[in-house]
Amino acid sequence: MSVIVQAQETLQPEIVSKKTVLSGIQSTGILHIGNYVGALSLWAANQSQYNNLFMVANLHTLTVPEALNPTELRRKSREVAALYIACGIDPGESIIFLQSDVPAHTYLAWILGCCTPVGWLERMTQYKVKAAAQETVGSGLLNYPTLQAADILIYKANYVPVGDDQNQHLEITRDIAQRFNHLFGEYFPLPETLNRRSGARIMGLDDPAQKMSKSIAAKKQGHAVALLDSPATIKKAIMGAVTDAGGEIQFATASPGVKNLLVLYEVLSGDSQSAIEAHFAGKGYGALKRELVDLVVATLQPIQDKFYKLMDDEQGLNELLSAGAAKASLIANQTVADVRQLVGV
Ligand code: AQP
Repeated sequence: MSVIVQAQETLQPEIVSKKTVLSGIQSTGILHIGNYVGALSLWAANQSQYNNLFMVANLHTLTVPEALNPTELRRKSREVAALYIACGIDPGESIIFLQSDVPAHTYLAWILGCCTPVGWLERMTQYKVKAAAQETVGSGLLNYPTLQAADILIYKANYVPVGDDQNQHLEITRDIAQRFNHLFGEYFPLPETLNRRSGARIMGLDDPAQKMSKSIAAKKQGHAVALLDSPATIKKAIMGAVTDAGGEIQFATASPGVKNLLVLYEVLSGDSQSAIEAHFAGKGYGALKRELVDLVVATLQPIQDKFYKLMDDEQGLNELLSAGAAKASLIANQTVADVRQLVGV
C-alpha cells in the first residue's frame, strides 16, 4: 500500500509550548444559541490561553441522511466556518479548517477503529437515539466516535470545549487513547472536556425536556433561536417559550423552562445569578422574556453583520480555510507518521 500521509515539516516551537484545544461543530444547519452558549462562546473566550484548532466537522455531517446533498453541504460548511469567525474566533489566534481538508483524520480513524470494540460504539447514546430514527443505519453513524477520537487525538489535544451532550464522546475518546497506548506504547495524552459551569446544555424553548438541537429546529418553529434569525423571529421564539404558572424568578427553584431562560440571560449578560434575581424581583416572566429578547438581539446583531460580510468575500474565506488546513495538516501528518511507526505499517 502506498504512503498516503507523511510528515513534511517539524512543528514550530510556539506550537508546542501552550496546551492544545480542539473542537468542532457539524455543518448540519445554521447554528443556534445553544451551540453559541455551550461551545462557540467558550472557544472564543479562552483563545489566547491555548493553541486552538476549530474544525467544521463536515465528514461527521455525512452521517446525517438529510445532509447528503453536495451543494447544500458545501454551502453549510462555509456558513459554519464564517459563523466561527463572526462569533469571535480569530483566525490570527486559532486554526480554522474543514475536517475534510485534512485527510489524515480519516487515516488515523481507521487505525483507532481497529483498536475499538464494537460494543463500545453500540453503547453510545447518540448512536442509539439517531439509529432508532433511521430506517437504514450507515456504518459511519456507528463509527462516528472513532473519527471524533481521531479528530482530537491527531492534535494531541489537551482540552475539548463542548456542550455537556458531548461528554460521553469524550469518555470514549479517552478509552480509545488508553487502549492504543496500552497496545502500542504511551503516545496519546488523554484529553479533558471543558464544559461551561452554567449553560453547558441549553434546552428547547418549546420543550425544556429536550436539548436545543439543529435537527429539531429545522422541523419545528419556536424550538430554537438560530444565530441568523431576525429580531422578529427571535422575539416570537422567546416570548413563546414554555414557562409555568408561577412568576417568581429564582435560579434554585425555577421550573426547567424558566431556568433555561435564566441561564441564557446569565451567560449572555455576564451578570451573577444574585444580581439577576435582584434585578427581576417582583417583575414576572414577561419582563424576563422581554429583556432576554433585547439581549439576544444585541448579541446576535454584530455576529450577523460580520457573517454576511465574510460570506460576501468568497475568495477570502476560501483562502482562510486553505491556510487553516495547511497548518492543521502539519501537525496531523506528523502524528500519523508517528502512529505508522508505532503500529508497524
Ligand atoms: N443545546 C445545546 N446546549 C449547549 N451546547 C450545545 N451544543 C449543541 N447543542 C447544545 C454543543 O455545540 C456543539 C455542536 O456540535 P454538533 O453540531 O457537532 O453536535 P450536536 O450536539 O449534535 O449539535 P446539535 O445542534 O444538536 O445538532 P444536530 O441536531 O444536527 O445533531 C457541541 O459542542 C455541542 O455540545
